[in-house]
Amino acid sequence: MFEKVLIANRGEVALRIHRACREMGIRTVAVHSEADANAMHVRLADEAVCIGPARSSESYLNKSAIISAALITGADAIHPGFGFLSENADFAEMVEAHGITFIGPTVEQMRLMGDKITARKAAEEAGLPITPGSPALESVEHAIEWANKIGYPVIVKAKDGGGGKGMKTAFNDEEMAEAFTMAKAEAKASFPSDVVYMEKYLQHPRHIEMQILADKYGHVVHLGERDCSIQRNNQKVIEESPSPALNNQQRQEIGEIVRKAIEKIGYTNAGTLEFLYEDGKFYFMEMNTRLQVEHPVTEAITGIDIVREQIRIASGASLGYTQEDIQFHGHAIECRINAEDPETFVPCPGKINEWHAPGGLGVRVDSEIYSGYSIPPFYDSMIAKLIVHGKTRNAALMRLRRALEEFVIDGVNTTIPLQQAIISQAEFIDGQYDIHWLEHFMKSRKSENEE
Ligand code: MV4
Repeated sequence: MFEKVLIANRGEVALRIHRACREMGIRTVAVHSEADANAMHVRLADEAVCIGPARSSESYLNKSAIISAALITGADAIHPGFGFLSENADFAEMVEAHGITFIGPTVEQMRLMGDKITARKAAEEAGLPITPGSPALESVEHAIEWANKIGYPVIVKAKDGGGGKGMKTAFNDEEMAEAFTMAKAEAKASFPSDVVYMEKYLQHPRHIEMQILADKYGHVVHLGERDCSIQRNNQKVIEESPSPALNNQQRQEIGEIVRKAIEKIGYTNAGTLEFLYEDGKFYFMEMNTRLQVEHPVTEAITGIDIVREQIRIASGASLGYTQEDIQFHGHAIECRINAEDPETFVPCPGKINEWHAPGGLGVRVDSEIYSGYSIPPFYDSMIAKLIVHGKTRNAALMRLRRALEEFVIDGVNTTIPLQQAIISQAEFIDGQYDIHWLEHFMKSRKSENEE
């Protein structure tokens, strides 16, 4: 097992990783920007290294500064968390080249899944259902030809895309010409490659993702799904497991398909397969090769510490259990609490005058915040995750309502009022929502307020 792990991240996930290491008897090294010297995980870590100025590009994205920090402190592994360098194969390659273990999959697996075209191909060959799609598109004419082969509506995506950037829908030949040109231009501006391709566009899907764990000896388990359809501008707002849309048989079926596919691909460590789900069918979208923000809902219903498992797997340990050993208990819901205006989502950094997090049975709060802490304006606005667990979805919902009410965050605006409004809606209570539901709900609320 590792003796010392460097945590190449900030915020609540840095603290989350520190906690897992601590419970395993592993010493931790925090790295931080000049703006984060007072962060909780920096205080708690055994050692801390300042790696640069506030701007992420000069600190948390500074590969050589992070690797130097690991070499100087003698860390034998690096956990990248999520965001920042967590899915950067070049970084993982550099880390390994210095004799340090990257806690994640292999460089090759990261490259395979980082490219949407090769990921789709690998997924299809491994038996996963995918949306009908095209190869890389060469020209407008080529795009129109493929759109007619697939049938409208279609969606053009960048092969290196992410966060919804470089995605354009088209419902006919005329729109296709513009979608191709715009998607390509956006990809060129935002990603290493401007290569785009297309898929059949699903108009009312849910976003359902499957969590897997795989060790280096071919053992693979799935930990069920998470429904992440409650989102806005590609930012998830509420996640839950199990999905209200699936029954046990559907979960077992897709779980077994996913497990076999991961075995076939030979993927290792923790990963998430994102699917669109519409009319009872799953369509693979992409695979995330990192720990995810919403991993605690899966931890709540399975009792498995996913970060601990990531570290064990990376160190060469065997999973030590099989699919039959995994049991699902109850229902968990997570709210991502952001320091933002709840209507406009404009970030609201500033000083936290008073902080009181809810507690009690079935309540977990992952956060780095403490009373008197100042949220720096340079980074993501997520300041806490509230995760509740109950025997049934209704019990979890009642508990969530209670916990949101208990939360005291004085000094900045947060998304809590929006989340309170969402969970009191009949459609949410009935589990009747798709990926567009939140945007529609917010629009209708806004026009009501204007009347
Ligand atoms: C789609 C889709 C419909 N059909 N692909 C958005 C983020 C990116 N990872 C993929 N996305 C989508 N791909 C096909 N073939 C709809 C979306 C989409 C979406 C997906 C998941 C969660 C929220 C979303 C919001 C808008 C669009």
